[in-house]
Amino acid sequence: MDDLRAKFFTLISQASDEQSLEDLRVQAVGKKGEISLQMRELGKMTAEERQVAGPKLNALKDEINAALAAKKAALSDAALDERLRTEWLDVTLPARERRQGTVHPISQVTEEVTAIFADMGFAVAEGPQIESDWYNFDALNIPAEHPTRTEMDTFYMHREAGDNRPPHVLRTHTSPVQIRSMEKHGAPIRIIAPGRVYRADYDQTHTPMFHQLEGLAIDRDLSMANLKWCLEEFCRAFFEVEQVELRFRASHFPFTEPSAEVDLRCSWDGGRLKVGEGDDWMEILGSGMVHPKVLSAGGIDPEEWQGFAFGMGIDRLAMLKYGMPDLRAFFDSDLRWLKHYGFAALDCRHCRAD
Ligand code: 2U9
Repeated sequence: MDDLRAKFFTLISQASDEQSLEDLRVQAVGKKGEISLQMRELGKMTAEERQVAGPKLNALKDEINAALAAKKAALSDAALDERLRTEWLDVTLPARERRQGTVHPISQVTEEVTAIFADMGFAVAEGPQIESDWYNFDALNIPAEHPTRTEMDTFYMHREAGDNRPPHVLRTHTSPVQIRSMEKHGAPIRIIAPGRVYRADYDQTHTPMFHQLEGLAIDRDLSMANLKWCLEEFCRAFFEVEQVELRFRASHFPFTEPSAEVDLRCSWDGGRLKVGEGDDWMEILGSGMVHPKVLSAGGIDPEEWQGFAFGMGIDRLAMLKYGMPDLRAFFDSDLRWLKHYGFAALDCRHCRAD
């Protein structure tokens, strides 16, 4: 028994992992282990011999089990120490620098404006950027001789010589999206259409591609009063001020009647825009009641339904809100500009799921 004890104590002390320890357990105290074999020998002994050998064998079995348990605990402590040594984290390290990519101000402002109108129950509608002249002009009551139809203002797609069908255009506004939505869903309807539009114009305040957001609400009894509330609510939320004051100036658009350009009370003290106070007025959007002919073009009966529409330039809104002086920088892809004016992902201040 002393030999057995010495043998297993040596083997246990030499075990280097849990598996070899388990093998040793089976070899020593398992059903067919060496101690169990010795136990079986007890039957062949005399009663006196058994009285001496039995308790000794049981004590040896206990000793070996205790040694196995102690070694197992030691091995698991050593494994934990090893993990703690290798899997460490220096919490005093400075935060990782912001990654290079940022959200472009136009994407940011589109998200902000969309979230504000979504809160008022407007759904987002989208449509093609290459449009037929019917959707882009005729359906919107823009007459054949209207100046915006000239090649000075509109990009026309190519037609093969001899093909006399009217050429498609790069949409000059997002309004065709609303015509398509009216056709598809009918009235009542409440949608906004954000997206890229194209006009042949390039100077400090115009780029040949820019971004618009238009809105359309049609119901049985909507009026200019509903339009005014919506736009005030939008300005309050977008410019993040308690109070705003809007001024409606009579204007003319072919697709609305009456039409109004909308100015926002503001001040430019020290070159910084302050909304809701001061003696200046800043034009921010156009609007009006949808022209009956436009309702008819969208398949909606103007005797039964009426509605309001509005349109704004997203790029201009972005410049105003975030103080970016030059529109052309929006499209230069200058990484320094994008780093400076870009937004962190998920920084959506008007989103409920911010
Ligand atoms: C439908 C009916 C009516 C959209 C409107 C304006 C007035 C407007 C300009 C603002 C600055 C264009 O981005 S901008 O250059 N837009 O003044 N837009 S009402 O009216 C619609 C649209 C669709 C079916």
